[in-house]
Amino acid sequence: MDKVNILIKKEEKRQQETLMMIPSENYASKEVRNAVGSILMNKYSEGYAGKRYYQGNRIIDEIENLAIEKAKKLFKVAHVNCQSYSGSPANSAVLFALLNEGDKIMGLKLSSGGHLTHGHPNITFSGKFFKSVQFGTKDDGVIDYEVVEKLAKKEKPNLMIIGTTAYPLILDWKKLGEIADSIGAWLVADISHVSGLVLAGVYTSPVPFAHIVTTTTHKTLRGPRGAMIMVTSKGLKKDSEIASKIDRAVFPGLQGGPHNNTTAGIAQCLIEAESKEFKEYGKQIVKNAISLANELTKGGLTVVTGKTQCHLIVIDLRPLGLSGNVVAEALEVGGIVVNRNSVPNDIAPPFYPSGIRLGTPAITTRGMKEKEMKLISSWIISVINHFKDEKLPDEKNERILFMKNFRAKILKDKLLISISKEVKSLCKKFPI
Ligand code: DSN
Repeated sequence: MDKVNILIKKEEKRQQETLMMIPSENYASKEVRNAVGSILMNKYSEGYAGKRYYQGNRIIDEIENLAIEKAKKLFKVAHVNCQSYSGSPANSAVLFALLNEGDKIMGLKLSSGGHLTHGHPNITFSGKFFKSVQFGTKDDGVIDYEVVEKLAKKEKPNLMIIGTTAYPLILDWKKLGEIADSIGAWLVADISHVSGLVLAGVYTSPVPFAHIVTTTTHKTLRGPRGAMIMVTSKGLKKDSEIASKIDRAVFPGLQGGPHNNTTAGIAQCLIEAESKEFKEYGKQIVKNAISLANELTKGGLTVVTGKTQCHLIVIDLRPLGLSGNVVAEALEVGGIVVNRNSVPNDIAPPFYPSGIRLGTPAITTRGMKEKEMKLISSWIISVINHFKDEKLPDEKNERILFMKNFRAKILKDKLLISISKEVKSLCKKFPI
C-alpha cells in the first residue's frame, strides 16, 4: 500500500475505535463519500446551470439543480447557492454581496459561542473590512435579548450575522428578526451547527425571520464539507436583486470553479435528510445531548447555561480550577475526542481556555442512545476527577512545558488505558 493509503487506513481505525464527540463533526454516509470521491472532481464548471464558461456541463447542471431544488424544498427558501467551498467562504460571500467596505456588522462574540466570521475583531475578514460590534452572554452563558436590542438600536449595524458554534440553547430567531427589522438591518442566520436539527424539526428555523440563511453541510446535516447560502422570501422582498448579488459574490467575486463532487455530496445528503429516519436521527441527537448534560451535572460538573436544547454541551472547568487543555488531552488518550473551548466571560487565553465542548451528532449516527450516554458521562466524570490536581501554570513557558510533560505522562496512565479499552469495545458494538 502507498503511504497516503496507509495513513487513510490509520485514520479510519482511529475513527472506528474512538468516540467522535466534537459537535461539529459527523460520519457522512458511504453514498456521500462516493460522490465526494467521484470523477465529478475532474470537471471545471465556472458559472451557474445553463450559464457556464466551459463546455461539457450538462450533467453537472443537473447535479447542481438537484441540490438546489432539494434545499429549496427542505428549508422552504426562495434561492440557494451551493458553490461556496465551506462555511467561512459562504459567510464572506454574504458580507461581500450585501455590504460596502466600512459598513457595520453585529454578531455574537466567538468567546460566547459565536464564530470568527461574525465580526471577530482585527484578525478576520469580517472584523477587519467592516466595523464590528459584538455582544456576549450573561455570566450564566445565556443571551440577554434586551442587551442585543439596545446595542443594535445604539449602533445601527447594516447587517446582523448571528449563529452559534458553542451555545447550547435555541436562538430566538423571531426576536432577532424583529430587532433587525426595527433598524432596517439585514439578518443573516448562520445555522451551520444546527441545520440538520432544523430539518428534523427539533430546532427553530430562522427562515421566516431572516433574509439570508447560511449553513455548512458537514455537521448535523451529515453531508460533505461544503456550504449553502439560502435567500428567504423575506430577503427577496427586501431586495429583489439579492439572489444574483449572492451568486455573483460567490463566483466570480470570491471563487473560481465549484467543487462539483461536493455539490453531488450535498444533493445526496439532502436526499438522505428527506427521510423519516433522518428526523428520528435529529431527535435522538438532542435526546442524547440532554441525557449527557443531566448525567454530567449529576456527577458534579458545571454545564454552561445549566442545560442543552441542541446537540452540544460546554463544560465550565473553572469551578475545578482545571484547564480545557488538560481535560481534552486526557480524554483523547481515553478514546473520547472533544475540543477545549472558551466559556462565558473566560479570562483564560483562547489557546488555553477554561472549558471543553462536546456533542452527540456523530455518536448518534453510530446508533448510540441514552444508555450509552450514561456510560460515556461516567468515563468523562472519572477522567476529570482523576486529574483534578493537574493545574496549568500561569506563566507562558511553564505552561508549554507542563503540557508537554502532561501529554507524555498520560500515555501511561492506568485509568486512561482501561477507559480506552472500554471505549474500543463500545465502538465495536456500534461500527461506523
Ligand atoms: N470549526 C467549526 C466548529 O468546530 O464549530 C466552526 O467553523
